[in-house]
Order: sequence, then C-alpha cells, then structure tokens
Amino acid sequence: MRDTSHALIVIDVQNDFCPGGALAVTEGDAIIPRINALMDEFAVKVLTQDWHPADHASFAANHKGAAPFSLTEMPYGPQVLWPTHCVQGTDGAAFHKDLRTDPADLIIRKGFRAAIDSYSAFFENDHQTPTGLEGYLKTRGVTDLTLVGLATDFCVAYSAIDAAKLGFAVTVLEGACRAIDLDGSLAKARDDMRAAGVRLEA
Ligand code: VGL
Ligand code: ZN
Repeated sequence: MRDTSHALIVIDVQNDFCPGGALAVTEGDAIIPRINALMDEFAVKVLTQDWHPADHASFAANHKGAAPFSLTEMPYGPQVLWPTHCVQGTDGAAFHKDLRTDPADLIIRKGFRAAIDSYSAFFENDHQTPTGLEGYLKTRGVTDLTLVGLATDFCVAYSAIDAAKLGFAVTVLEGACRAIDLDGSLAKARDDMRAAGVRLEA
C-alpha cells in the first residue's frame, strides 16, 4: 500500500464509454479488473465522472447540421462535437457496474456547464476554470498521481498534462486505459504527455 502522498485517479469509467455505450471506447470495459485491483494499492482514490446537461455544447445534436466527431470552434478554441453522452442522471452516465466505487474517497463530476466542455479533471476546456480537484489533492498532501481510465487520448491525457503543469509527479498506466483514437489523437496525446513530463508505463 502506498502512503497518502500518492493518489489513484480513475477517469470516466462510465457506461457510455464502454462497449454498448453512446461514445463507446473499444475494450473500454477490459481495464476494469486491473483498476479494481489497483484500488487496494492506493490510500487515496478519486473517481471522475463526465456529467453533461442534455443541452451541452459538446454534443453534435445541439449544433444544427453538425456530424458527430466533426470539429467546431468554441470561444475557448477548437472542440470535437461528440455523440450525446453521459447526460446527467442517465444510465449512460453511471459508472460501469463492475467498477468498484465504494473505496473511492471522492467522486468529482465535470462538464456540467452547458457552454463549456471539460476533458481534464483539473480545468475545463478554457484551461482556466478549475474543478477544485487541485485544491482537494494538495490540501490532503498528495504529490504523486497515477492515472487510469477512459479515454487515453482525451480525458486521461488532458488530466495528466494539467496535473504535471500543476506540479504533481504523474504516471499514466496505459494498460489500464483505452483510447478513442480520432485522426491520430492517440499518438499526439502520447507525445504531448511525454513533453509535459508525464511518465507513461504499461
Ligand atoms: C471524454 C470525449 C467527451 C473522455 C469525455 O472521457 O475521454 N471524451 N467526453
Ligand atoms: Zn464528455
């Protein structure tokens, strides 16, 4: 068991990102047994939950004529338009039934403001609006983070890069993550994580 300076951060292991879900990540559910086992190795455990209102600006359905997975321009920069997913209170937004949630110290929800997406567990996509997770971890004395979950190239990578910028020592266990891989997004995310000083392990 690691001490309380080291936290496990489990990103978005929700039904909509698993096979059969609205934004299914290939083999998204295959990582669950390893994540469940990892929870016994960390004293501090945090789960994140993508949690959008139905009128969320990241949904293609809320942009007339826009196709899912197309790009649009938001006031804060380019934004992928996603299939409607993780709508607050729906089964798609619930954690996968096999994920152990009882051991978690904190469940942090993100993406709940209609006008702005939030891939990262630390900042919304304007890179300025904090979620509060930095303060939670730092006030508990956490310095080191291990990240796992979905999806490697979006919410995991954005969270890992922000965490490294905030001064945490960050490791991503790639074997306990799965990617969406949209137009080379996985290769770019891996390069960006390495450049930010994130350690990638199997
Ligand atoms: C995610 C796209 C949209 C993720 C969330 O969890 O990686 N990706 N919302
Ligand atoms: Zn989302």
